[in-house]
Amino acid sequence: MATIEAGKVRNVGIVGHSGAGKTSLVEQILSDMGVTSRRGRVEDGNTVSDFLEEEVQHGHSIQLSPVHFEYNGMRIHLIDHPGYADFLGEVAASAPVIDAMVIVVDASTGIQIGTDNAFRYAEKHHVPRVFFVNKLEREHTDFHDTVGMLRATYGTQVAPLIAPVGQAHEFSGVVNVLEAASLDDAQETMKLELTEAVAESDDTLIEKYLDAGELSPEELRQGLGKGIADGKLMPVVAGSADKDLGVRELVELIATCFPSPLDRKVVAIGNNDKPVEVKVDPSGPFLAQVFRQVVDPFVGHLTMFRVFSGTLKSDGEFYNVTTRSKERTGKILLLKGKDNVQVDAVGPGDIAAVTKLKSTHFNNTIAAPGTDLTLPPIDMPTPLVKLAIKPKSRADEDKIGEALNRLAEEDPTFKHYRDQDTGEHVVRGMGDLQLDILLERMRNKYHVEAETFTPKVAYRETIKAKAEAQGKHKKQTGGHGQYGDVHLRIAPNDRGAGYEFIDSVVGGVVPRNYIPAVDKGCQEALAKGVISGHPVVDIKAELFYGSYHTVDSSELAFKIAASLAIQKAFKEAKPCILEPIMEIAITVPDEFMGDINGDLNSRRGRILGMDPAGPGRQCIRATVPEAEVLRYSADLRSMTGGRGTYDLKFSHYEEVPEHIAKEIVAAHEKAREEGKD
Ligand SMILES: Nc1nc2c(ncn2[C@@H]2O[C@H](COP(=O)(O)OP(=O)(O)O)[C@@H](O)[C@H]2O)c(=O)[nH]1
Ligand SMILES: [Mg+2]
Repeated sequence: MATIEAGKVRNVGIVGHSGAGKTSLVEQILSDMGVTSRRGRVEDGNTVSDFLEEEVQHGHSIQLSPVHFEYNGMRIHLIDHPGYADFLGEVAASAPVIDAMVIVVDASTGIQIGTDNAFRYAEKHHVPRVFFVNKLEREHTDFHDTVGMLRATYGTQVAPLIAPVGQAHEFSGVVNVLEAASLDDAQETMKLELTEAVAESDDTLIEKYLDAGELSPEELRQGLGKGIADGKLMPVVAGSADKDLGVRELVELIATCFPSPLDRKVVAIGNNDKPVEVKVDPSGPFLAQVFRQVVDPFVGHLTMFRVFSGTLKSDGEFYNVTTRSKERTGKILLLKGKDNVQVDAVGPGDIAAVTKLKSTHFNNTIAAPGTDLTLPPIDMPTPLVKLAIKPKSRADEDKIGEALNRLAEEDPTFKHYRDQDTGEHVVRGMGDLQLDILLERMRNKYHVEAETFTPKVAYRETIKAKAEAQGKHKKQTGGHGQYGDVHLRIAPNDRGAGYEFIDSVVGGVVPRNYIPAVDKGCQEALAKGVISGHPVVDIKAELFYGSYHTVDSSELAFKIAASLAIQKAFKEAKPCILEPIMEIAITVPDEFMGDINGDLNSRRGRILGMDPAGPGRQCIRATVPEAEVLRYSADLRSMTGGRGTYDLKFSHYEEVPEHIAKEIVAAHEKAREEGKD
């Protein structure tokens, strides 16, 4: 297959709430276009874009999935996306590399959180968009109502273009309100709404429209394409993926009115972070961005990218600008679920994959050798939900690190690491559903099983007063005895200053060569914690007196003496427990403000402020102990029906209230008695 003229390439993201019918729509398009001989069904687990084992099992998409087809001499790439908020990272990863979005709306439910999320990503990346109102053959659906809702929420730039003929079970066809010869009253109203929206999207058109009271068919047609490309017009298509209605019209709209890769302004980052506008040209230097890596047990690594300029040929090599290394281009594939198609070359606008790359990863810029431009990095949401994870068996233990690395390569919103403070292996993601499915994938794909737990909080111990104590280690056992004797003074250190050791011994009462052992003995005791099993921080320890024995003293004896002294002093110095305090920013629709504030109070939160966050939404900023928000993702979802989002970052450590400190100490003592600690 030869490359295609850049002006004839389209690439379009299919987005929207889970269950709206995105995967079914893609399936119907592929069937209408003759790509598949039989239309698959989500229920039967045989669609082109939901081909992963877990997608088939769960009956919904979990990964972005590009497919392509030819239409009237054009090449159209579609990227199907999951709709659940847990998989929003998939939309984040592809939004910067697609040229337009089709937001699928379920006519029987109207606007949902997934609709809003998709819309926000489109806006953030200035991606032109149209709406596809799906399931219009269902009872109690009404295209006019759904469009009204969309216009009320997203503005009058939203206007109906493809209108239904008949409603609900009588829905039998569609008409293009700009092109149909005769329209009924409802369709005439839609045509008027659309004409006004087209006029308003362009200064010259609005003047003409105000003067003449109408626009010519030619002006409308051109204005439509320009309005969509500028993001100032969002036409609505009525349809049903099940009944194959509005589907061909959508494809025709994509082909004739959606922007081509040549319309895209590509700005890369040059030397000294200077923005450089890149000319989109198939014969210019190759420039592309990696937005996904798939590790396939059979095919190996599959690296997906979007070409912004130039052409990549399969028999050459390319330069990875991000890692500054050259790689050989393996096979180039155009994607289509399980059935990818090998090609010799790809050009601007193409979404494609290369196989068997070793050192090219998500977010790398790949380019012609000699290029010194990088594409702006894809900004991913921060994974806020964390779980502690433990391999089930010895065999699992050996393989888990590698398996988790592979999963993280594929999904940039998934992280895993060993927590320095708690010693636990922690996984992080966007939500419980995503983490559950990733662990399921780990089991299916890498045969590694693991259990998960609520992660421990990284408490710390410190003191609030000064104290001093003696520690003496003396043993007389036959031949050589052991003797060490130290006197320590301890005092609180500044928050964050850590541990400090002061040697103020005079007259050699503790010989020089034993002093490092005293320091070490203190540090080891503090690292284990004195009252609750959590490490001690922000403390000064001063060695000011002691005694020794010429024969029996040793480094070990002084280490033990120091450990005894510091633990004794610690208990006298008003010990307390510190906990991590997080800064949280919660964005919710206005009506949830009261509930969220009240809930934060019950979690020992402290409100810092509230700011408007777009129409009808507020952002609440607060500090809250980490221990109180370990399950916040799920809690916020149930409080707001999925309409809230939040951001969380570590702020500082603070003293735990006494009653909670007591619980922590008691739990530690119980664990110690049971031999678990
Ligand atoms: N009645 C009806 N059901 C549909 C239509 N399109 C999709 N569905 C069903 O809606 C459910 C979700 O569809 P799916 O394509 O997985 O939605 P996605 O999550 O947006 O990809 C499935 O049961 C589909 O069969 C439609 O046009 N009409
Ligand atoms: Mg789907």
